Parts: sequence; structure tokens; C-alpha cells
Amino acid sequence: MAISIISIIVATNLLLEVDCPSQEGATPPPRHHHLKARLLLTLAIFLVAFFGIQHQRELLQGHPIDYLINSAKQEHTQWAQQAHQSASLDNAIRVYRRRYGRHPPPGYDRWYAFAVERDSIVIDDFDNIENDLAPFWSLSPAQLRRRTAEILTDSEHLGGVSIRGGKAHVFSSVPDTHRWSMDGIIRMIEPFVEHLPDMDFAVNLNDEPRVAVPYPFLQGAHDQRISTRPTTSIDSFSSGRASTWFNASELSGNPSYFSGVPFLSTFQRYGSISCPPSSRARTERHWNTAVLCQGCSAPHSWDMFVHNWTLSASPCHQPDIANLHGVHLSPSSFLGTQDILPVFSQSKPLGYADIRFPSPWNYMEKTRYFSNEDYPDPPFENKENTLFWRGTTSEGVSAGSGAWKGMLRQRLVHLLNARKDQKVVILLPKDGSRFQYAVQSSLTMSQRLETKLDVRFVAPIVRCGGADCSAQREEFELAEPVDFNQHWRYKYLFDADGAGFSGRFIPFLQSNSLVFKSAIFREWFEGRLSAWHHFVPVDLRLHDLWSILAYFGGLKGPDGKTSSSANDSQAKAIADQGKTWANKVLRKEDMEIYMYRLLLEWAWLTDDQRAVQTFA
Ligand SMILES: *[C@@H]1O[C@H](CO)[C@@H](O)[C@H](O)[C@H]1NC(C)=O
Ligand SMILES: *[C@@H]1O[C@H](CO)[C@@H](O)[C@H](O)[C@H]1NC(C)=O
Ligand SMILES: CC(=O)N[C@H]1CO[C@H](CO)[C@@H](O)[C@@H]1O
Repeated sequence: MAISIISIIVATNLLLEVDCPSQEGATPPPRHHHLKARLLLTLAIFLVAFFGIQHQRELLQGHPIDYLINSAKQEHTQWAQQAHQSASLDNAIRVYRRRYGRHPPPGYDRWYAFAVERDSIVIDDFDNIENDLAPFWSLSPAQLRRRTAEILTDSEHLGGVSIRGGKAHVFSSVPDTHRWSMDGIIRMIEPFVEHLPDMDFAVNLNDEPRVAVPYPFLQGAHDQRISTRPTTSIDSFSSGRASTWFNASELSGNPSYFSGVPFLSTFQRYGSISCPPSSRARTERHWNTAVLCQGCSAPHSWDMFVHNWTLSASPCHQPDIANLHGVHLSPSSFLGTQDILPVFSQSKPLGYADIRFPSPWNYMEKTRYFSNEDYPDPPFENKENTLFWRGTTSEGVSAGSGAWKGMLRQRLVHLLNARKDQKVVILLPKDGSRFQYAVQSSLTMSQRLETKLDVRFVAPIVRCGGADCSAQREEFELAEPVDFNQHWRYKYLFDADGAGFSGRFIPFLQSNSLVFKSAIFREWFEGRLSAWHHFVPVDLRLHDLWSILAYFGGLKGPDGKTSSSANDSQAKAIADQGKTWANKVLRKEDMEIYMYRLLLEWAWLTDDQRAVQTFA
């Protein structure tokens, strides 16, 4: 099937000017551009799908989503095969060497036994750990230990975990509000802590990411890592590791690494800084957020839909996301650094260098999936045909600049509740198996969709200031909070990024409902799930949402009769696959196995033996 090349057509009366990204480089734009940006930002919420139609008459043979679902099935099969190739410890060691170009860390055999005992489906693919730790191989073990101590003294938004003599404890003062999450980490480590050598590590207490390393430094770090790959195998960690970790009282003249820019745009200074200088994220500004930047989504899309979920989170080819997500627009607590500092975070937007670990929120089951007589989780086919979302305005802070209009959650609620009519583009059935894009009124479309839309903010409006509070109260019709387990009534659940990792994605997957997800934050399990096989990906711009709903839920014709039937069996299949797979690879045991392996790698990175003996 050919990808139809689609260009932007201008068809909204809201549109003041056609967007033409300027080639400004990384230098801050002149002041009038700020004003212009602000003016245009006020329209961001109207970012509607002007996924225009170049060949308007061209008919698509077959629905692109049919193709995406088929290709996701293959992708998943391939992923699962390579994730567990090895059938024995010796085999696993060989695969490790081939895959990561070095010997596994000391204690790998115990880890292997731990994983196998817990029926881990994943034995070989820990690429997330490998990629997250990659830049840190450029620092010596002593530097890593020193930096860990320095950042813990420097920033109160970090918590320190210390492992000594096979016991883990929290050793820095942590605010009461975050105590549970530190305790959760200790609980997660408990089942295997006796096998770990002494070490410390620093945990990010904020939802927002912390570490963004500029492209040249990141490249330098990677080059150095390749030239220092260990070649000899060592059976044990150094003795006396405990005394090699710094103690706050031994540090003096401590540098201050983090600077806070809450409520300000972070994309230029942090979010895109790891991208090549020639990338679109570094050379273009997409000022007019009222227009869809189709070229920005094209590299990760097939036709109108997300094709490569991982790539869709990369900032480098999408300068427009600077204004389409709270974390880039105006995060609530942002303390960032451009230095290579080892900070363990629960998730990060791609482009950041935080070291991901399984969230204690999930491990402690702060939002938990369960069903009972009061909160039944019926089979998919018996659920209400509704797309359901509830959440708060907590993605970022809108303190008077109008930033809320660009945020994902606000755009989602606005798009699906528009009281004013807007134009949307939707892929409609033409005849039989052929489809055609058409510009439609959003009011008409929401009546024609068989699926009901129930997508609202829960009162009150939070994280706002000045006129942005009243403006949002005016824009959004607020709902009362619902019990979390009410979600299972509905066929379609939406998971939209907030200020950080999603606390509800795993419980959503565990239910019989189908999960739609729009996100740039990525967690430790990135790669384990395949988009279109375990969940339905939605572009951050949301221009694909109407067509996705029409595909799964079905559409009434203008006359009120069914014009395209629902692909209910497809929806049910994805919901089932997501549930089954989540119960295999996102269990609490899987979090422990991941954490164990991560800490083993971290221990080895910070071990003096690693630096002394391992060069060819
Ligand atoms: C840190 O250093 C002080 C002074 O040298 C010492 O009293 C204390 O026990 C040390 N703390 C740890 C955890 O090693
Ligand atoms: C998705 O994008 C990533 C990053 O560019 C790439 O490595 C991967 O091969 C792509 N996957 C597919 C299925 O195209
Ligand atoms: C697999 C499947 O049933 N796909 C169908 C989804 O719906 C469209 C029409 O709405 C059909 O063309 C697909 O074949």
C-alpha cells in the first residue's frame, strides 16, 4: 500500500497565518517572536486535524489500521523471540556478550536464576538499561560515586538509597510526601538485596525528568564507552566497596548542578538538547500551533496513524512538540542539569538521560486493577461503547501565559467536547474496502460515531494562575471524581500523559478494556509492548483520533444508518492481547527482575575493578 502524501490545507477561520517553520538555529528568537509565539499559543487548543488532502479524490485500498495491526503482530513475535533466545545460563552469557559487547557483571548467574525461577519471559533484552546507562561508562567508577554523593547533597528533590551488607535503606532526608515511594523502592529490592554488593544511588523525587545531556557530550560519552569495553571476565565485585562511597560530610566545595525553571519552556534548553544540531528540533520553531505540522509527524507515521511508537516520542524530528506537552511548555517542578549525572527516574521523555527504574507507584499498586460485584469488568463485547477519560489539569502549570492551551490533556478534552464547531479530518469508508479522507464538522462527527465520548476533567482546575484559572473553568465542563474501578464499564480507555509516568497504564492494560495511549514519557518497559497489538497509539497531535474511533467503534451514515461497521473483534483482540501480555511481562516480579539487573549493572559501573582490569 502506498503512503498517500498529505499536505496541509488551510480551512479554518481560526487560522491567522500559514505556518512556515523558521530556520533560527538554537539562538533565542528576538523578542517580537516571543510575543508572536504567545499570540499563536492562544490558538493551540484549536490544533485540529488539518491533515489535508492532496489527492482528495484518491481512494485508499483497505484501511491503514488493518495494515498496522498486521504488522504489529509480526513486530511483537519478533520482539518476543529475541527477548528470550537463551535456554541456559551459558547460553544467556553468550547472548549477553554478543548483544552488549562485554561480559555480564559479577553475580549475573544469581540474577539469571532469580529471573528463571520467576518465569521471566524476558531474559536477554534489557536494552533500556543498556541505553540508559550508556553515557555513564564515560565516567570512572570514582567519578560516578562522587557525583552520586554530590547530587544528593545538592538537591533536596532527590532521595538516596544505600545498600550495605545485603540490606537497603534510605539515607537522605526525604519529605513525608515522598516517603512511600522510597519505601516502595526498598520493598522492591528486598527479595534480592542479599545478593547485591554495597552501593548507593540517587532517586528523582519529581515526576519530571532531570538530566539532559547536549548532543556533543552525549556522542563523546558513547565514543568513550566503545573504546573502554571490558574484555576479561571478573567473578566478583571489589571487596571493601562500602568505604569507597562518599559521605556527605567528606564533600566540600560541592558544585550546584541543578537549576530550576518551573513554569518556563524547557524544550530548547533541555528537551531537544540531545538531538543533532542539524535536526529539525534544533533548527526550526513551529510557532503556529493552530496548524498541524504534518511533516513533524510523518517520520513516525503510516498515513495518518502512528507507525513507530518509540520514534513518535523522539523530540528530534518534531519541533512542534515544544508547544504540545506540559513538560516542554511549562512543567510544575523542573530542576534540570546538562551534566552527565546519575539520576534514577520513574520515566522520562525521550531525549533525557535519566536512568529509568520501575515505578514504586506501580509496584506498591497505588492504582490497582481489581474487579468485583460492585465494580465488574465485563467481557469486552458487553461493555458500553464509550471512550472514557477522567483526569486533572496536572500535566503542567499554566500561570497566566495561556500554556494550558497547548497541553495534551487540555487539547484532548477540548477536541472531544468542542462546544464550538470545528473542522476535523477523518478517514471515511467510500465503498466496500476503500476509504477516503474528508473534512467534516466535529459536531456532526461526534453524532455519527457509534462510540460515545465521555472525556472530562475532574474538578477543580489545578496548577493554574491568573487568568488561566478562570479561562479553563469557562472552557471545560468539570466532572465529579469517579472511583478508579468504574473504568471497566467502558470499552475504550484513554491514557494521556500527565506530569510524568502514567500510574494507570498498567491497570488499564490488565482490564478487559482497550487502551488508547498518547504519550512522550517512556518507562522501563518500553519495547515490551507493541503499539497496535497491545494498545492503540494516538499521535500527540490527536489528529488521528477521530479516524481511530470510526475504525474501531463504527460510524453511522449521514442518514443515521450504519455506514461502516465496528471492528469490534479487532478491538477485543487488542484488549485481550494487552491484558495477557501485561500479566506476563509487567508483573511485580518483572519489576523486581528489572531492578535487580539494573542495580547489578550500576554496581559494576561503580566498581573500581571495572576500570582497572578490563581494557584490551
Ligand atoms: C560519615 O562521616 C562521618 C565523619 O567522618 C562519620 O562519623 C559517619 O559515620 C559517616 N557516615 C557514614 C554513613 O559512613
Ligand atoms: C522505529 O524507530 C526506531 C528509532 O528510530 C528504529 O530504531 C526502529 O527500527 C523503528 N522501528 C520500526 C519497526 O520501523
Ligand atoms: C479485520 C477487519 O475486520 N477489518 C475491517 C475493519 O473495518 C473496515 C470497514 O470499516 C473493513 O474494511 C476492514 O476489513
